[in-house]
Amino acid sequence: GRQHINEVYRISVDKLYDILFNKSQFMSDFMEQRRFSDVVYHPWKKDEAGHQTREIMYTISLSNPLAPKTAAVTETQTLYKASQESECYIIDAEVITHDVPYHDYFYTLNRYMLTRVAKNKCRLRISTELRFRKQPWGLVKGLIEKNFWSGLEENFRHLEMELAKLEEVMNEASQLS
Ligand code: YK8
Repeated sequence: GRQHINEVYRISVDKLYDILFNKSQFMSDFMEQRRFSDVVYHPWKKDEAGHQTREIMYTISLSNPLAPKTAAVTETQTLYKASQESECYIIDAEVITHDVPYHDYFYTLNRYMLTRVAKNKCRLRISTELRFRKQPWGLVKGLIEKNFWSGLEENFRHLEMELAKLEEVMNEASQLS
């Protein structure tokens, strides 16, 4: 995979998990800025292996000239049972972007790892794999790869910026109290 974020934040691991994976003000602001709409969260469920999974559906707006203006997305998240409160959280998110050209050829696997560094510090790592369901013709493969990585990098650059701002605001607030 390709790594987008590998950063230590002055935020506890539980708090960052909460911000990124529960319905937080931060995530709803982020989604609004990115013009995500019609967000539907399904509840977490335990699977046979003891991991937890859930589905999130939303519509994204795209500025890629080769893609339509909007696309429906299905994101299936797995919270691995190896995760431990106050220590680490490992989440895989399989993202299917319907409606984009060649959508039946590929999907996205994003891995989020949150680990405790200290009581009020954690490391966040996010990496991505581009997975193919069927082998595309060489030119098509190149086209998918190029558009895939540019779109993803844009998204995670934005997330990294917003997280840096959040860290600032949270630490200013804690110094006042
Ligand atoms: C999630 C991966 C590919 C897709 C896009 C496909 C273009 C195809 C063009 C043809 C538009 C938020 C992306 C980036 C849309 C956004 C998806 C996001 C960022 C000509 C080949 C949505 C993480 C995520 C995963 C996959 C991303 C899509 O949290 O290029």
